[in-house]
Amino acid sequence: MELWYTEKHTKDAGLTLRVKETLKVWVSEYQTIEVLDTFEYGRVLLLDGLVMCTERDEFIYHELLVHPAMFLHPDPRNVLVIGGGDGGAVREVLRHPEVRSVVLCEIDNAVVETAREFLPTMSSAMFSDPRASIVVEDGIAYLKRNQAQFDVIIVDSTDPVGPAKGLFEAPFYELCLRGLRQKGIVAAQTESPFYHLEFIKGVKANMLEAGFESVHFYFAPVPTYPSGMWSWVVAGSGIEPINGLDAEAVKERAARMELNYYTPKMHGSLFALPRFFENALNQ
Ligand code: AG3
Repeated sequence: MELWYTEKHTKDAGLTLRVKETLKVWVSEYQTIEVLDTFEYGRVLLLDGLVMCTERDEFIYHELLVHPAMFLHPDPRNVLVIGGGDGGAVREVLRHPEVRSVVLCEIDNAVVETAREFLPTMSSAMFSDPRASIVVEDGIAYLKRNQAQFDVIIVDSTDPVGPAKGLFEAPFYELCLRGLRQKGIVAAQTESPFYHLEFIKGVKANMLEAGFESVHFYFAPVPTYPSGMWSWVVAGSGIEPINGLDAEAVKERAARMELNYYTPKMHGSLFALPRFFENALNQ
């Protein structure tokens, strides 16, 4: 008998994966956490039935969530990751030798524990590197207490439903802005440009309303996410993601890291958007 898992992305389309085995089901205080082993994508982490990451394609998502912001900052020492309990984003942050500390602020410790047991390729760095620490708390509450501390804040959230909804709204972005030091940069995942353009326009408006001067979206393929086309944003003051980059410095920094997707050469082209996406943002 064949076992298949399907996530519906719209009423009429979705992703379907043949499952080897269900490794874990955990109903936590916040959500249902599942880990499936699949034939094509390896282990898959689901939160409330939505694919958060798969062993096979998570490198694309996590590298692109983290590195554009990290390289746009000349000297990122203190970093905060909100959400991201699987540890993939923290692992990417820790590749940067400039980093002195990275705090993972995750609301659900059950995600962290599940990742510790079942997703070591993502989580092991956050448990073994002394620069990393884990705070189990709501990101909004944490930022209210921690101001002007971070060079980079990375928002690794789930879809904008339930507790994650607030992480896409202006009051949260205001807290991010206050959490940053001079020249600080926020990076966040912003859903599919193919399915969620109106939502992405709302994110832009909310970031500008919160006081960010520069808000730049970029995109790449993530095969297991809705539509296979995903987007992220970097926001700060006076950041020029294409022309403002010290290309030589980035090349040197990146050469020392083991990356599998991001290259300094692609940095500028990430921000060159397809017409439908660019038009929507400029409306
Ligand atoms: N965060 C973005 C996942 C969104 C995917 N949405 C979906 N499958 N409907 C992933 C967190 C990984 N650290």
